[in-house]
Amino acid sequence: MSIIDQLAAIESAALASLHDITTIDALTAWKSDYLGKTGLIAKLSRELGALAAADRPAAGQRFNAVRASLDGAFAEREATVNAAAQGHAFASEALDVTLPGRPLTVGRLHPSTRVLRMITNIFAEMGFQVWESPEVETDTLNFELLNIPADHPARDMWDTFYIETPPGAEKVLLRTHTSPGQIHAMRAHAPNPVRVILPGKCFRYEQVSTRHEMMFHQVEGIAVGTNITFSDLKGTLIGFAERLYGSGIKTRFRPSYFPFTEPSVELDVECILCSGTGCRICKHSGWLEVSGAGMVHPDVLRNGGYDPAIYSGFAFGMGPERITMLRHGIDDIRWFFSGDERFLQQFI
Ligand code: FA5
Repeated sequence: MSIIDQLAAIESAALASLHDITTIDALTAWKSDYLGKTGLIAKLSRELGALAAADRPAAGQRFNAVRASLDGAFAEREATVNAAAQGHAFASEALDVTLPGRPLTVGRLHPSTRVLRMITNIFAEMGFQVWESPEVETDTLNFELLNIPADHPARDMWDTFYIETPPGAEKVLLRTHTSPGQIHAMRAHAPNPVRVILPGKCFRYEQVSTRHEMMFHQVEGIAVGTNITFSDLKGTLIGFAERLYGSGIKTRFRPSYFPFTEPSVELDVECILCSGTGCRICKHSGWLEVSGAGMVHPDVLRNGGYDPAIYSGFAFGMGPERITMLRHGIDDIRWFFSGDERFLQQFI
């Protein structure tokens, strides 16, 4: 078969197969088979040199014409296939703008934040200012100035996270309670009267359990002035309990021990879940523990800058997570900071 005849055969085969092509991949393969560097047209063109000189011009022209015809047909088919692919994409990705939207998850306040705000509001109504004090403290502020020297057995009540410091430097720690705030507040006010609450995070190197977390909140309160008595402490905490749990709630003060208050007490309220008859939440005692408290120890008053012969004061410290657990019958404190939305969504 002459080269011209072979060219004609290739052209008609190429045009016929191009006609059936519907995908980009098949188009690419077709182009490489016929028009590529190693395609049929290029292969045949290498035989041009073997032709007699007189036949070459006509054959060359024919080559050019076939290549141009295939290029043109390819471009046309490519446009058709691309348009079809685009139409298909448009159809499959079409948006139904009449469908209802997906509801957004709305953020909400953490239950600890809610109770902290509730407690803060109650004390603000009673004339207490809200103060902040550092979460990282020195051993001196967290313990020593609160009447808890290094060898004091009461240190066992507060298992501590110490922060690494250079040898000989003062010991630094994550505060185990908000009580060092008492010293900060007194030193900022002395010898004027002070009446503040100090809400914030505390950290203890605790065995985590249903009632103990390593990180939790406390609300500290302190009032110092002249003629402040234990009756003021009682009146303040009973007033607080009535605002939090409703007027008429029964309260009681139990003797207790804290190195920085003397005398020291615990405030209990009647169990709100069983009305004092005894249940699982109050461990069948009928009472719920709400706050540690007491009259500020004379040494601590002195460390705060007040002369205990003239001034007196009371202090208290409570745990908002425990209060929230009791309010909502939550049986495990670990829910609070687990980040589980199923828990958090229950507090609107
Ligand atoms: C204190 O920390 C004292 N500083 C409180 C105080 C202040 C007494 C001022 C007198 C005057 P206590 O260790 O009992 O006391 O803690 C107080 C409250 O913090 C507890 O009643 C409890 O509600 C909460 N709490 C203590 N440890 C944890 C813990 N690991 N996880 C959750 N809450 C805790």
